[in-house]
Amino acid sequence: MKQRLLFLGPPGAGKGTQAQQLAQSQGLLHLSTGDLLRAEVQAASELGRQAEAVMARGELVSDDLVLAIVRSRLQQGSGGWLLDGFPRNLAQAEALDTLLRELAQPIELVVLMELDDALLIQRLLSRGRSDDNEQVIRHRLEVYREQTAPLISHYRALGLLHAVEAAGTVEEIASRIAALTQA
Ligand code: B4P
Repeated sequence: MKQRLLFLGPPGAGKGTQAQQLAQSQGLLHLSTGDLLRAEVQAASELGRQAEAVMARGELVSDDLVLAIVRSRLQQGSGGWLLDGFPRNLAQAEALDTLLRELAQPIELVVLMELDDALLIQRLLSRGRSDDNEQVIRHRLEVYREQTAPLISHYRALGLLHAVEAAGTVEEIASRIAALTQA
C-alpha cells in the first residue's frame, strides 16, 4: 500500500470525504489544509482572523500561512500521510517538493478526482458550509481552473498522477482509489 499520497481535484469532488476514510483505515496522517484553516477560524487565532475573509470569498489563503501549517505537521509525523487540498497552486507545489526532499519523504501517488461542474455545484450546495453559496462556489471553480489545475501537468510530468472518476457512490469511488493505492 502506498503511504504518501496527495488528493487533487476541484472543490466538491469529494477529496475530504475520501481522504478521511482512507487515512483512518490505513492509519495515515490526514492533512486537510481546509479543515486546519477552519479550525484556526473557529479558535479565533490570529491566523484564523487572516484566513476567514479570504475563505468566505472563495479565494486562496496566503501561501506562507498554509505552508507554515503543513511544514509543522509533516515535521512532527513519522509515518505515512495523505495531503488533501494542498498544494493549491504551483508555488505551494514547489515549496512542498523542497520540503519533502529535506524530509526524504517523496510523494508516491497523486490521485486526481474528476467531476462535472454541475455535480460539483449540486454537492456543495447540499453541503451548505458558510462558503457554499452559488456565487462563491463559481468563484472557487475559477480559482481552481486558474491556480490549481496547472498542478495536473506538474504531477503528470513527474509520473505520479492517476485520475479517478469522482461520480458514483462514496463506496464506488473509494474502491477506485483503493485499486490505485494498492497497485
Ligand atoms: P477545502 O476544505 O479543501 O474544501 P473543498 O475543496 O471545497 O471540498 P472537497 O473536495 O474536500 O469536498 P468534500 O469531500 O467536502 O477548501 C475550502 C477553502 O479553504 C478553499 O476555498 C480555500 O479558501 C481554503 N484553502 C484550503 N486549502 C488551501 C490551500 N492549500 N491554500 C490556500 N487556501 C486553501 O465533498 C463535498 C460535498 O460532497 C460534501 O457534502 C460530501 O458529503 C459530498 N460528497 C462527497 N462524495 C460524494 C459522493 N460520492 N456522492 C454524493 N455526494 C458526495
